[in-house]
Amino acid sequence: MSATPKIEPMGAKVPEPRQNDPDTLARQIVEKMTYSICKHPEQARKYDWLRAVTLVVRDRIIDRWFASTDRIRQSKDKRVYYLSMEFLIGRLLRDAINNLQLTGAIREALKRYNVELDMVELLEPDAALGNGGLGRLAACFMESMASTGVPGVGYGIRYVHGFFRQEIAEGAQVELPETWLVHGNPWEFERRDSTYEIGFGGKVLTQQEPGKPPRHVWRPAERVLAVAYDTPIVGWRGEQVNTLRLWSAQAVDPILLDAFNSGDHIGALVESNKAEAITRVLYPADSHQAGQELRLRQEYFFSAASLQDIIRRHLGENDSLDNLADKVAIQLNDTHPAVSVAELMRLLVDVHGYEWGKAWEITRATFGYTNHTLLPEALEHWPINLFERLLPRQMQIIYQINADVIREASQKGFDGSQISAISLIDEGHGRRVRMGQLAFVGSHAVNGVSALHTELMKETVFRNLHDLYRDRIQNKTNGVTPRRWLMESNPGLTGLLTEAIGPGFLDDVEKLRDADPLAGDAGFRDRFAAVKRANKARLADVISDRLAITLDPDAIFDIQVKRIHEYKRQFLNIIEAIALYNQIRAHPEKDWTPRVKIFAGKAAPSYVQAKEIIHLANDVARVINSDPSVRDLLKVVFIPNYNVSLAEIIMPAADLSEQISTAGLEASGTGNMKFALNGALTIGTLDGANVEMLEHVGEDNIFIFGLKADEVAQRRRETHSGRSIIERTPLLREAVNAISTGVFCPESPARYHTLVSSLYNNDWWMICADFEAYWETQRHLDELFLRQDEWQAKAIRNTARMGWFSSDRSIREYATDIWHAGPGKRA
Ligand code: GPW
Repeated sequence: MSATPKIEPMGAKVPEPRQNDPDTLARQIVEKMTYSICKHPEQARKYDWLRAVTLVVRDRIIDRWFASTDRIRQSKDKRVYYLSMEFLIGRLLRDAINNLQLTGAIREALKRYNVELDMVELLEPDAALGNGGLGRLAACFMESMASTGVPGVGYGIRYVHGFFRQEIAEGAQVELPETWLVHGNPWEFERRDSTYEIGFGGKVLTQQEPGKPPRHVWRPAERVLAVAYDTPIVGWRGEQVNTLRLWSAQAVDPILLDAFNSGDHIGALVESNKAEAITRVLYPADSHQAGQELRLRQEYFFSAASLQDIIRRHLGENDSLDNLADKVAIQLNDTHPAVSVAELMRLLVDVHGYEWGKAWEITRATFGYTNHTLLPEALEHWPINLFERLLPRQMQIIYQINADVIREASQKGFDGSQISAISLIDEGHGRRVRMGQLAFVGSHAVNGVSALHTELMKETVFRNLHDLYRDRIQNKTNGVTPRRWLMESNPGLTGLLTEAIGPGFLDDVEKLRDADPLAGDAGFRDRFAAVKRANKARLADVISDRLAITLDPDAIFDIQVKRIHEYKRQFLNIIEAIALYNQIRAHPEKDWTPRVKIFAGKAAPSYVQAKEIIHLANDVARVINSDPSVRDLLKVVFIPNYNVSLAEIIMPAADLSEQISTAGLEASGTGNMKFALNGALTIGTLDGANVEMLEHVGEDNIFIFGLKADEVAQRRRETHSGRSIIERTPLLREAVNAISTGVFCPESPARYHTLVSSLYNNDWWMICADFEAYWETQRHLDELFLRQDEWQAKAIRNTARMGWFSSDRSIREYATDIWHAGPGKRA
């Protein structure tokens, strides 16, 4: 056999092999339509145009993808692997076109065929492989890693059904399956050559040779295949293209032919159904531990596949795993991939023959762990018997890690209660593995996602581990990508800013600061207000189309969009709407500022209270919107099926952003950043990243109210009722009474009994405690809105001062302080 000839890929060596003028693009689009889609352009339907444009853009990405991959391989730079159960990426076409700076040329090319680029972009389904903030953060981080030149790979799960589609039927949430893959997915490439076996169950054999430590071999009872699917992630200006690698589960034997041939047609497919179930659906629980076996299978499945892939790549380029931590940084996005700590230990010790202590050193130096919540109901812990049955060897390893950690703590003089807080095993609740403790001890760096959250982490969940490992916890405040959340979603504002301060902020968003003095320029304020008004009109059109509700774009657009959760307090916002409704009716003569309260968000299907809050928002909307006595002074809207694409229309259209979580409970928030970057004023508590937003925009430009985190903790210890507050606060009392007497649901007056009793009985979320401060702040904002000059000046200062909240800044901090990778950190 002759040696393999060296074949150059088509675009890899040429930095700009393709022409990007409208003529070339137009020709190539028709070429794709003809030879890849096999349609005559005259017969093309709109989805064919989407596909043709995507393929033309994709070719340009592939050139750059090859070049990036080659460059990274040759440089031998340290790679960063971001392990996340969720990547809430949304649509990719606009992102790709924007980052390759092809928007104008493609728009022009399509015009020649009478096709609108905006129409085409809207046809793309959202990749909704995530629940909310955590998944969207992972998507912003992927884009920022590519944009800042960090050689990063994202690892996750290729769910066949992403986050459910929400419909509202008679006011209540209905969940429907989401089917983003039905028309195929032109962005992904199946990689059959990156397929790994993943085991479950079975037993552990121990081999003892004289004079040597015992050797453990795991013999799983079940095996499934993990098949890789790669999606390119294009950075700003297309300079780097990184990879998002998602795993899909398949049976080792697609069909049991013996069973089939003997007539058992269903039984023949049982194995493949069971395997494929692992990556079939995204769990819709947000900030809540799912607790089922399938979830643990998902977690182990993608962790184990990713580690095998990382190790194979490393050993292809290095002689051994000795230098793994010098070449590889693995970030655990919350505890969902935390089983990776035990799995890497297993691979190092059982498979690659490392001595335990050396393996532990490598493991800890390789992992970093990001914590995203302090809520007890969200902290993952698995029953020991389930863990042991599914992952027997990993369970043994966890016991051994735990013994080491406990020995270390005892030597340092920790007492019994401190040790039980540190222990990886919770002995109190039927014996469980605590994934937070596992991730913590297995990582060299542990970070929170805002300054306040990080401090609270040190004082609460990880108090004792923080005492044991003083230097391990650090803060990395979240950020959002300004490409998607300013340039692409708000072209009007981007154009205005480019004219006013030049295009420098496109490359370095902190340059938005240059717009700060323009807050004092009346002409600029007017133009800024005009952009906002156009964005509000665009949202009003969407609402009119979907819900047949007419909105006045000159009213305050007061918006709360996020997952529905008690701690996020949509309920407080609804109660305020009811109180305002009552006041407008009681005092029609007053000069009320017209207001539209907009809500959107999904509730976990099993979260009863959250679903009641959605129902209440819809009931209240129906009554208020059909009451002629409030005229157009107050409208309430619940927009169904909140997702990334809807957020892209909503964020630029807000005057007022609601960030009103009970203080101490929202780890960071990222919607707060998107709104403020687009010139909304924030009404919020001193919680999560709101605290740092206050520092950046200044106290005159943000509206903070309510109890602080320590006051909440104090009050929770002392008070167990909202009753006295309700009784002495007429506005609150009347609003609550209206709910409990069925004003908004005459057909079923007792509907909100539980929701209302929760206020009287314990007010756990401090809705009663914070109501008055919230109401006063809202009325102050009403007045401010009438002074448009002042309002717009504050809005401009928000945009100008939010540059720090770019995910580029977050990623640079991770790269420098945790990963020791990326530009400037060449290994
Ligand atoms: F519970 N977050 C989320 F910490 O969206 F795992 N889903 C989740 O399951 C969790 C957290 C988890 C959010 C936080 O609630 C939010 O405050 C934060 O901004 C976001 O993660 C990104 O850090």
